[in-house]
Amino acid sequence: MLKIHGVARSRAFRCIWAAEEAGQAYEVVPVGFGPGLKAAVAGVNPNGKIPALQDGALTLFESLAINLHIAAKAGAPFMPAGDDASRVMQWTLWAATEAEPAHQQWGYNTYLLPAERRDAAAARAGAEALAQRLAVLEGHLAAGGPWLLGKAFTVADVNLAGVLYGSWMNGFDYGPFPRTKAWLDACLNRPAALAARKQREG
Ligand SMILES: N[C@@H](CCC(=O)N[C@@H](CS)C(=O)NCC(=O)O)C(=O)O
Repeated sequence: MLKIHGVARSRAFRCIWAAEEAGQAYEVVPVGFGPGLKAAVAGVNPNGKIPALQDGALTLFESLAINLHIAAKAGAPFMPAGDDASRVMQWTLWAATEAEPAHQQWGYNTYLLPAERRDAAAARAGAEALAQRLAVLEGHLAAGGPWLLGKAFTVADVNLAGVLYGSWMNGFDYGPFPRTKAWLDACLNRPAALAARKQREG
């Protein structure tokens, strides 16, 4: 049984979604935000953050790495082999290093921070940076699809859509990116995503 430490209202959402897609039994060990978070995860994540995963003797941190592990247990098509495995890594690293920093800059300054701590200029810069990345994604989806790797839905879709979920939920302007919007709609309305969203959105 996978043990996912965290709460659905954190990046643990992505891991819950991946476990649902993979059909892997899991339990959520509830660790919420607040002053006790670091102490509560001290044994499973030296970064003092959520999520963390325990799978037997294996302990992992980093939400997208956790998802790659969950997908590897399920095998193809969720975690394909060969060149497609490399494409999964490409989109996963792109999600973490290109999409997420821009997404977070926009998100913190539009809906995550208390209103008095939001910086409108930082929000605009984050939105511009995110739009640059989404233009790349839009071009990729125009050339193929319906999923990131083509015909098969893979963990790459969960990892990138999981990163973009907050902007999709919180009013980012996807108007200039209709293919990306359609792809996000399809990802986030899959039965496994809905099961995870139910835990998060209640
Ligand atoms: N890159 C990490 C980021 C983990 C992270 O920042 N988690 C947040 C919750 S979504 C957290 O634990 N924040 C509490 C803190 O930083 O004290 C991952 O993807 O797992």
